[in-house]
Amino acid sequence: MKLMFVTETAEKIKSMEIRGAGRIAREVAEALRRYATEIRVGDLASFRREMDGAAQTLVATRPTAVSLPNAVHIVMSGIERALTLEEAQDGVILRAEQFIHSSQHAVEKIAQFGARHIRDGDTILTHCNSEAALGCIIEAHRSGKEIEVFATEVRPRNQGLITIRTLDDAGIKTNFIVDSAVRSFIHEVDLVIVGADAVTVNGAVVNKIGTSQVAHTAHEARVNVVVAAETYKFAPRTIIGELITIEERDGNEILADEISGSLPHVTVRNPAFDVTPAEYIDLIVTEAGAIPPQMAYIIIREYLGWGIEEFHKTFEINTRNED
Ligand code: RI2
Repeated sequence: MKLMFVTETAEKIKSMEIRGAGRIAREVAEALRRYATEIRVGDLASFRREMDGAAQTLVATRPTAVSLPNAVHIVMSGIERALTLEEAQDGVILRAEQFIHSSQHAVEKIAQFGARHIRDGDTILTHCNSEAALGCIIEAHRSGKEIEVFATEVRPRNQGLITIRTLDDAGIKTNFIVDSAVRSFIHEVDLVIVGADAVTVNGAVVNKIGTSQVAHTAHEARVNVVVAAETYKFAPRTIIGELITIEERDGNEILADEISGSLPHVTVRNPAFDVTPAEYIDLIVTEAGAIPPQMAYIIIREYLGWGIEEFHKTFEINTRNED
């Protein structure tokens, strides 16, 4: 009896009407909160079952942004320990509200910290549309620094358009370029700021396709690369060797089916994200402070609460269940 809005939220995430790793996480928390509020079940076991089903539907929408399973994990944690239906329901609602609030607060904190890395007179390059990265740029402008931005187009979904509208609204001087023009302009750039969909334990950053090319180009030109990422974008399961799945979307986002259909030897490949190794990243700005990418493990452990013991515990539970 899955309520319509859970499926609707899931569809909107899949189609990218709801997009951006942070926003996806908040919308998912909100969907779980509403589900827990409106669901009509008679007992605790049914509640757990229904909530698990909703959580699975939401997690299955897009595989890369780890903010999505992290948000679900945070909101659903404690549901197993609850002794009554009411306690379980209240717990989900409270944790969802807290998550949404702390996510918004994190984006504001990152804007403040990140803005300090931008100097008066800097030209900044950003790729895709990240509220965390844009927050830093807009805060630097708001605090009176004179800055200029290069924003990429971001094929195939053109998220760059959202970015330039936001920058224009803020009154920031902006240059709009195609993705392949980054190397042509990198010598006019002082700093690259991008967002993240996932940060792995070894400090690699998974972000919109093209980010690794941008970072590589910046590295070659000795331009610093800053990543703006809330702590819930760090991927705990990379501690035990799990890899981040890179979403590959439908080829028709790049080339219309009627054209590709007439080219039997052509396959359109459309990965939505790529991986930038830690060596191309100077700093990751989180709401807990700015860290070198090599310190990603500390964030996973201290701020998400996932140390290696957590996996041992999970492993023991799984083994017990199999006995
Ligand atoms: P914020 C987006 O993914 C982009 O890759 C962006 O850099 C990242 O999420 C983080 O965005 P998509 O949903 O959370 O456009 O900083 O595929 O807004």
